[in-house]
Amino acid sequence: GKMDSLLLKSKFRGSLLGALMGDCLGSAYEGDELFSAGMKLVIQKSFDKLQGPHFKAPVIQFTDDSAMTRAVAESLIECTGFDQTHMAKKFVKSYYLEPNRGYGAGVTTVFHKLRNNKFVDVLGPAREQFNGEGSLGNGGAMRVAPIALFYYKNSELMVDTARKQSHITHTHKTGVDGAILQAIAIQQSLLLDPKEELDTCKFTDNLINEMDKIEIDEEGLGLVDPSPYKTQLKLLRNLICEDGDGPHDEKVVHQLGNDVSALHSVPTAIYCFLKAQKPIPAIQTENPLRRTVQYAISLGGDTDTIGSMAGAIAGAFYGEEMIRPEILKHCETSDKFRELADQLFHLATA
Ligand code: R7I
Ligand code: MG
Ligand code: MG
Ligand code: MG
Repeated sequence: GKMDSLLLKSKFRGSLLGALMGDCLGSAYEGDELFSAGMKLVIQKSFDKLQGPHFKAPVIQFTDDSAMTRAVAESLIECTGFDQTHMAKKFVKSYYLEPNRGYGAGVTTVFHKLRNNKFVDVLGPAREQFNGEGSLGNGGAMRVAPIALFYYKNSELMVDTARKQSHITHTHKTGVDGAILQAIAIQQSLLLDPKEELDTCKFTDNLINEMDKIEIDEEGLGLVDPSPYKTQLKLLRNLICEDGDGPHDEKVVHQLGNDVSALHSVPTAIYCFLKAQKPIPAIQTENPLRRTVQYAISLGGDTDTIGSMAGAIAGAFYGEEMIRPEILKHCETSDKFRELADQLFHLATA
Protein backbone atom coordinates (compact mmCIF):
# COMPACT_ATOMS: atom_id res chain seq x y z
CA GLY A 1 0.00 0.00 0.00
CA LYS A 2 0.90 3.65 -0.18
CA MET A 3 3.19 4.73 2.61
CA ASP A 4 1.94 7.20 5.16
CA SER A 5 3.38 10.61 4.33
CA LEU A 6 4.44 11.30 7.93
CA LEU A 7 6.41 8.07 8.01
CA LEU A 8 8.09 8.88 4.71
CA LYS A 9 9.01 12.35 5.94
CA SER A 10 10.50 10.82 9.07
CA LYS A 11 12.48 8.39 6.91
CA PHE A 12 13.94 11.25 4.82
CA ARG A 13 15.06 12.93 8.05
CA GLY A 14 16.32 9.64 9.44
CA SER A 15 18.51 9.02 6.43
CA LEU A 16 20.27 12.39 6.44
CA LEU A 17 20.52 12.54 10.24
CA GLY A 18 21.75 8.95 10.36
CA ALA A 19 24.42 9.83 7.82
CA LEU A 20 25.46 12.88 9.86
CA MET A 21 25.50 10.93 13.13
CA GLY A 22 27.64 8.12 11.69
CA ASP A 23 30.12 10.60 10.28
CA CYS A 24 30.39 12.66 13.48
CA LEU A 25 30.61 9.66 15.82
CA GLY A 26 32.99 7.78 13.56
CA SER A 27 35.36 10.65 12.88
CA ALA A 28 37.42 10.20 16.05
CA TYR A 29 38.17 6.57 15.20
CA GLU A 30 39.16 6.70 11.52
CA GLY A 31 42.25 4.51 11.15
CA ASP A 32 43.52 1.27 9.77
CA GLU A 33 42.81 -1.63 12.02
CA LEU A 34 39.91 -3.61 13.36
CA PHE A 35 39.54 -2.60 17.00
CA SER A 36 40.47 -4.80 19.96
CA ALA A 37 37.85 -5.83 22.51
CA GLY A 38 39.26 -3.16 24.84
CA MET A 39 38.88 -0.44 22.25
CA LYS A 40 35.33 -1.59 21.48
CA LEU A 41 34.58 -1.10 25.18
CA VAL A 42 36.02 2.42 25.00
CA ILE A 43 33.66 3.16 22.10
CA GLN A 44 30.72 1.66 24.03
CA LYS A 45 31.46 3.85 27.08
CA SER A 46 31.92 6.94 24.96
CA PHE A 47 28.57 6.44 23.21
CA ASP A 48 26.87 5.74 26.58
CA LYS A 49 28.27 9.02 27.88
CA LEU A 50 27.10 10.94 24.81
CA GLN A 51 23.63 9.48 25.28
CA GLY A 52 23.52 10.51 28.94
CA PRO A 53 20.91 13.23 29.55
CA HIS A 54 23.21 15.83 31.06
CA PHE A 55 26.52 15.17 29.31
CA LYS A 56 28.16 18.42 28.31
CA ALA A 57 30.81 18.36 25.60
CA PRO A 58 31.93 20.47 22.67
CA VAL A 59 29.90 19.71 19.56
CA ILE A 60 31.39 16.93 17.41
CA GLN A 61 32.31 18.28 14.00
CA PHE A 62 31.35 16.51 10.83
CA THR A 63 33.89 15.66 8.11
CA ASP A 64 34.02 15.72 4.29
CA ASP A 65 31.37 12.97 4.17
CA SER A 66 28.68 15.29 5.56
CA ALA A 67 30.08 18.40 3.88
CA MET A 68 29.65 16.70 0.50
CA THR A 69 26.26 15.19 1.42
CA ARG A 70 25.11 18.70 2.31
CA ALA A 71 26.44 20.01 -1.02
CA VAL A 72 24.57 17.30 -2.94
CA ALA A 73 21.34 18.09 -1.08
CA GLU A 74 21.68 21.86 -1.54
CA SER A 75 22.39 21.51 -5.24
CA LEU A 76 19.34 19.27 -5.80
CA ILE A 77 17.16 21.73 -3.87
CA GLU A 78 18.48 24.88 -5.56
CA CYS A 79 18.14 23.36 -9.06
CA THR A 80 15.00 21.31 -8.33
CA GLY A 81 16.93 18.37 -9.69
CA PHE A 82 20.38 17.33 -10.81
CA ASP A 83 22.73 19.75 -12.53
CA GLN A 84 26.27 18.39 -12.80
CA THR A 85 28.05 21.74 -13.14
CA HIS A 86 26.07 23.30 -10.31
CA MET A 87 26.90 20.39 -8.05
CA ALA A 88 30.58 20.51 -9.00
CA LYS A 89 30.61 24.20 -8.04
CA LYS A 90 28.98 23.37 -4.70
CA PHE A 91 31.67 20.77 -3.97
CA VAL A 92 34.48 23.16 -4.81
CA LYS A 93 32.97 26.06 -2.90
CA SER A 94 32.39 24.03 0.23
CA TYR A 95 35.91 22.58 0.00
CA TYR A 96 37.59 25.98 -0.24
CA LEU A 97 35.44 27.37 2.59
CA GLU A 98 36.44 24.52 4.87
CA PRO A 99 39.38 22.58 3.43
CA ASN A 100 40.20 20.91 6.74
CA ARG A 101 37.25 18.57 6.92
CA GLY A 102 39.39 15.49 6.25
CA TYR A 103 38.95 15.13 2.49
CA GLY A 104 40.53 12.20 0.65
CA ALA A 105 44.11 12.79 -0.42
CA GLY A 106 43.38 12.54 -4.14
CA VAL A 107 40.07 14.34 -4.49
CA THR A 108 41.48 17.76 -3.60
CA THR A 109 43.38 17.68 -6.91
CA VAL A 110 40.02 17.49 -8.68
CA PHE A 111 38.81 20.56 -6.79
CA HIS A 112 41.94 22.53 -7.71
CA LYS A 113 41.62 21.62 -11.39
CA LEU A 114 37.89 22.38 -11.51
CA ARG A 115 38.52 25.81 -10.04
CA ASN A 116 41.37 26.46 -12.47
CA ASN A 117 39.39 25.44 -15.60
CA LYS A 118 36.41 27.49 -14.34
CA PHE A 119 34.13 24.44 -14.67
CA VAL A 120 34.36 24.51 -18.46
CA ASP A 121 35.41 20.86 -18.32
CA VAL A 122 33.49 19.36 -15.40
CA LEU A 123 34.42 15.73 -16.04
CA GLY A 124 38.06 15.96 -17.15
CA PRO A 125 39.73 16.38 -13.75
CA ALA A 126 38.06 13.29 -12.25
CA ARG A 127 39.01 11.20 -15.29
CA GLU A 128 42.66 12.16 -14.87
CA GLN A 129 42.88 10.85 -11.30
CA PHE A 130 45.23 7.97 -10.58
CA ASN A 131 46.91 7.92 -13.99
CA GLY A 132 43.64 8.04 -15.84
CA GLU A 133 42.08 5.11 -13.96
CA GLY A 134 39.85 7.37 -11.90
CA SER A 135 39.39 7.18 -8.15
CA LEU A 136 37.97 4.01 -6.64
CA GLY A 137 37.55 5.69 -3.25
CA ASN A 138 34.21 5.72 -1.45
CA GLY A 139 33.72 9.49 -1.93
CA GLY A 140 31.00 9.00 -4.54
CA ALA A 141 29.08 6.64 -2.26
CA MET A 142 29.46 8.49 1.05
CA ARG A 143 27.50 11.54 -0.20
CA VAL A 144 24.78 9.85 -2.28
CA ALA A 145 21.89 9.75 0.25
CA PRO A 146 20.13 12.93 -1.01
CA ILE A 147 20.04 11.46 -4.54
CA ALA A 148 18.41 8.26 -3.28
CA LEU A 149 15.79 10.32 -1.44
CA PHE A 150 15.11 12.85 -4.18
CA TYR A 151 14.68 10.21 -6.91
CA TYR A 152 13.22 7.41 -4.77
CA LYS A 153 10.17 7.10 -7.04
CA ASN A 154 12.18 6.60 -10.22
CA SER A 155 14.85 3.90 -9.91
CA GLU A 156 16.26 4.44 -13.36
CA LEU A 157 16.75 8.16 -12.84
CA MET A 158 18.12 7.53 -9.36
CA VAL A 159 20.76 5.12 -10.66
CA ASP A 160 21.67 7.42 -13.52
CA THR A 161 22.01 10.41 -11.19
CA ALA A 162 24.01 8.44 -8.61
CA ARG A 163 26.39 7.64 -11.47
CA LYS A 164 26.61 11.20 -12.79
CA GLN A 165 27.22 12.81 -9.38
CA SER A 166 29.98 10.29 -8.81
CA HIS A 167 31.62 11.21 -12.12
CA ILE A 168 32.34 14.73 -10.81
CA THR A 169 35.12 13.25 -8.64
CA HIS A 170 35.14 9.46 -9.09
CA THR A 171 35.16 7.70 -12.47
CA HIS A 172 36.67 4.29 -11.69
CA LYS A 173 33.98 1.67 -12.30
CA THR A 174 34.05 0.40 -8.73
CA GLY A 175 33.92 3.94 -7.35
CA VAL A 176 30.85 4.68 -9.46
CA ASP A 177 29.09 1.36 -8.89
CA GLY A 178 29.64 1.70 -5.13
CA ALA A 179 27.70 4.97 -5.21
CA ILE A 180 24.92 3.25 -7.15
CA LEU A 181 24.77 0.33 -4.71
CA GLN A 182 24.61 2.68 -1.71
CA ALA A 183 21.77 4.62 -3.36
CA ILE A 184 19.81 1.44 -4.09
CA ALA A 185 20.27 0.22 -0.51
CA ILE A 186 18.89 3.52 0.84
CA GLN A 187 15.95 3.43 -1.57
CA GLN A 188 15.11 -0.16 -0.59
CA SER A 189 15.20 0.77 3.10
CA LEU A 190 13.04 3.81 2.50
CA LEU A 191 10.30 1.72 0.91
CA LEU A 192 10.13 -0.90 3.69
CA ASP A 193 7.82 -0.80 6.71
CA PRO A 194 9.97 -0.59 9.86
CA LYS A 195 7.21 -2.20 11.92
CA GLU A 196 7.61 -5.43 9.97
CA GLU A 197 10.55 -7.76 10.47
CA LEU A 198 13.15 -7.14 7.80
CA ASP A 199 13.93 -10.13 5.56
CA THR A 200 17.71 -9.71 5.42
CA CYS A 201 18.16 -12.44 2.80
CA LYS A 202 15.56 -10.91 0.51
CA PHE A 203 17.09 -7.45 1.01
CA THR A 204 20.47 -8.82 -0.06
CA ASP A 205 19.06 -10.82 -2.96
CA ASN A 206 17.33 -7.71 -4.30
CA LEU A 207 20.65 -5.87 -4.20
CA ILE A 208 22.36 -8.75 -6.00
CA ASN A 209 19.69 -8.65 -8.71
CA GLU A 210 20.03 -4.90 -9.13
CA MET A 211 23.84 -5.01 -9.28
CA ASP A 212 23.57 -7.78 -11.84
CA LYS A 213 21.96 -5.22 -14.16
CA ILE A 214 24.48 -2.50 -13.26
CA GLU A 215 27.70 -4.47 -13.47
CA ILE A 216 27.66 -5.12 -17.18
CA ASP A 217 31.11 -4.67 -18.68
CA GLU A 218 29.90 -2.14 -21.24
CA GLU A 219 33.30 -0.57 -21.57
CA GLY A 220 34.86 -3.95 -22.33
CA LEU A 221 37.43 -3.47 -19.59
CA GLY A 222 38.12 -7.19 -19.47
CA LEU A 223 38.26 -7.14 -15.67
CA VAL A 224 39.38 -10.19 -13.72
CA ASP A 225 36.05 -10.11 -11.90
CA PRO A 226 33.52 -8.27 -14.07
CA SER A 227 30.99 -8.09 -11.21
CA PRO A 228 32.94 -7.45 -7.99
CA TYR A 229 29.94 -6.03 -6.09
CA LYS A 230 27.91 -9.13 -6.82
CA THR A 231 30.82 -11.17 -5.50
CA GLN A 232 30.95 -9.09 -2.29
CA LEU A 233 27.17 -9.20 -1.84
CA LYS A 234 27.22 -12.99 -2.09
CA LEU A 235 29.87 -13.07 0.65
CA LEU A 236 27.64 -10.71 2.65
CA ARG A 237 24.72 -13.07 2.16
CA ASN A 238 26.69 -15.99 3.55
CA LEU A 239 27.86 -13.93 6.53
CA ILE A 240 24.36 -12.71 7.39
CA CYS A 241 23.02 -16.25 7.27
CA GLU A 242 25.66 -17.70 9.63
CA ASP A 243 24.16 -19.33 12.72
CA GLY A 244 24.51 -18.38 16.37
CA ASP A 245 26.05 -14.97 17.05
CA GLY A 246 27.22 -14.88 13.44
CA PRO A 247 30.77 -14.54 12.15
CA HIS A 248 33.61 -12.97 14.10
CA ASP A 249 34.36 -9.36 13.22
CA GLU A 250 37.77 -10.45 11.89
CA LYS A 251 36.00 -12.53 9.28
CA VAL A 252 33.66 -9.68 8.36
CA VAL A 253 36.54 -7.26 7.88
CA HIS A 254 38.61 -9.85 6.05
CA GLN A 255 35.84 -10.67 3.58
CA LEU A 256 34.02 -7.34 3.18
CA GLY A 257 36.76 -4.88 4.11
CA ASN A 258 36.84 -1.59 6.04
CA ASP A 259 39.02 0.69 3.91
CA VAL A 260 38.51 3.85 1.81
CA SER A 261 37.79 1.96 -1.40
CA ALA A 262 34.10 1.84 -2.31
CA LEU A 263 34.29 -1.88 -3.02
CA HIS A 264 35.55 -2.60 0.50
CA SER A 265 33.27 -0.28 2.40
CA VAL A 266 29.80 -0.01 0.80
CA PRO A 267 28.91 -3.72 1.20
CA THR A 268 30.32 -3.52 4.74
CA ALA A 269 27.97 -0.64 5.58
CA ILE A 270 25.02 -2.63 4.22
CA TYR A 271 26.11 -5.62 6.29
CA CYS A 272 26.22 -3.49 9.46
CA PHE A 273 22.64 -2.35 8.89
CA LEU A 274 21.40 -5.90 8.30
CA LYS A 275 23.33 -7.45 11.17
CA ALA A 276 22.07 -4.78 13.59
CA GLN A 277 18.47 -5.87 13.00
CA LYS A 278 19.15 -8.26 15.86
CA PRO A 279 21.09 -7.73 19.11
CA ILE A 280 24.88 -7.93 18.81
CA PRO A 281 26.46 -9.31 22.01
CA ALA A 282 29.36 -6.84 22.18
CA ILE A 283 27.16 -3.81 21.50
CA GLN A 284 25.01 -2.77 24.46
CA THR A 285 22.02 -0.79 23.30
CA GLU A 286 18.36 -1.48 22.72
CA ASN A 287 18.33 0.93 19.80
CA PRO A 288 18.92 -0.71 16.41
CA LEU A 289 20.02 2.52 14.73
CA ARG A 290 22.66 3.23 17.34
CA ARG A 291 23.59 -0.47 17.14
CA THR A 292 24.11 -0.12 13.37
CA VAL A 293 26.38 2.91 13.71
CA GLN A 294 28.27 1.64 16.74
CA TYR A 295 28.88 -1.74 15.16
CA ALA A 296 30.08 -0.10 11.93
CA ILE A 297 32.54 2.06 13.87
CA SER A 298 33.72 -0.89 15.98
CA LEU A 299 34.97 -2.57 12.80
CA GLY A 300 37.66 0.12 12.52
CA GLY A 301 39.19 1.38 9.30
CA ASP A 302 37.18 4.05 7.50
CA THR A 303 34.89 4.50 10.51
CA ASP A 304 33.33 7.88 9.70
CA THR A 305 32.40 6.80 6.19
CA ILE A 306 31.19 3.28 6.94
CA GLY A 307 29.35 4.66 9.99
CA SER A 308 27.79 7.37 7.86
CA MET A 309 26.74 5.07 5.01
CA ALA A 310 25.30 2.50 7.45
CA GLY A 311 23.54 5.33 9.31
CA ALA A 312 21.99 6.62 6.08
CA ILE A 313 20.57 3.18 5.25
CA ALA A 314 19.36 2.52 8.81
CA GLY A 315 17.83 5.99 9.12
CA ALA A 316 15.93 5.50 5.86
CA PHE A 317 14.50 2.29 7.30
CA TYR A 318 13.67 3.30 10.89
CA GLY A 319 12.98 7.01 10.47
CA GLU A 320 13.96 9.91 12.71
CA GLU A 321 12.21 8.48 15.79
CA MET A 322 14.97 5.91 16.19
CA ILE A 323 17.70 8.55 16.33
CA ARG A 324 18.34 9.40 19.97
CA PRO A 325 18.12 13.18 20.39
CA GLU A 326 20.58 12.98 23.30
CA ILE A 327 23.21 11.73 20.85
CA LEU A 328 22.18 13.89 17.91
CA LYS A 329 22.48 17.09 19.94
CA HIS A 330 26.24 16.51 20.10
CA CYS A 331 26.49 16.45 16.28
CA GLU A 332 27.26 19.66 14.39
CA THR A 333 24.37 21.36 12.53
CA SER A 334 21.83 18.57 12.87
CA ASP A 335 19.06 21.18 12.50
CA LYS A 336 20.44 22.05 9.09
CA PHE A 337 20.40 18.41 7.98
CA ARG A 338 16.81 17.99 9.20
CA GLU A 339 15.82 21.08 7.21
CA LEU A 340 17.54 19.77 4.07
CA ALA A 341 15.70 16.45 4.49
CA ASP A 342 12.36 18.30 4.71
CA GLN A 343 13.11 20.32 1.58
CA LEU A 344 14.06 17.16 -0.30
CA PHE A 345 10.87 15.52 0.95
CA HIS A 346 8.69 18.34 -0.34
CA LEU A 347 10.35 18.29 -3.75
CA ALA A 348 10.34 14.49 -4.05
CA THR A 349 6.70 14.10 -3.10
CA ALA A 350 5.31 17.21 -4.81
O1 R7I B 1 37.10 8.81 -2.24
P1 R7I B 1 37.50 10.07 -1.59
O2 R7I B 1 36.56 11.22 -1.67
O3 R7I B 1 37.86 9.80 -0.09
C1 R7I B 1 36.88 9.55 0.84
C2 R7I B 1 37.52 9.18 2.13
C3 R7I B 1 36.53 8.95 3.21
O4 R7I B 1 37.04 8.00 4.12
C4 R7I B 1 36.42 10.29 3.88
O5 R7I B 1 35.97 10.17 5.22
C5 R7I B 1 37.83 10.83 3.78
O6 R7I B 1 38.65 10.44 4.84
O7 R7I B 1 38.34 10.26 2.58
O8 R7I B 1 38.90 10.60 -2.07
P2 R7I B 1 39.99 9.98 -3.06
O9 R7I B 1 41.23 10.74 -2.77
O10 R7I B 1 39.47 9.99 -4.45
O11 R7I B 1 40.17 8.46 -2.63
C6 R7I B 1 40.58 8.16 -1.32
C7 R7I B 1 41.88 7.39 -1.35
O12 R7I B 1 41.68 6.14 -1.97
C8 R7I B 1 42.99 8.04 -2.17
O13 R7I B 1 43.59 9.09 -1.47
C9 R7I B 1 43.87 6.86 -2.43
O14 R7I B 1 44.68 6.57 -1.32
C10 R7I B 1 42.88 5.74 -2.62
N1 R7I B 1 42.59 5.51 -4.05
C11 R7I B 1 43.38 4.89 -4.90
N2 R7I B 1 44.60 4.36 -4.72
C12 R7I B 1 45.18 3.78 -5.77
N3 R7I B 1 44.60 3.70 -6.99
C13 R7I B 1 41.50 5.86 -4.72
N4 R7I B 1 41.57 5.48 -6.02
C14 R7I B 1 42.74 4.86 -6.15
C15 R7I B 1 43.38 4.22 -7.25
O15 R7I B 1 42.89 4.12 -8.36
MG1 MG C 1 35.45 11.86 6.36
MG1 MG D 1 41.92 4.26 -9.60
MG1 MG E 1 36.20 8.28 5.98
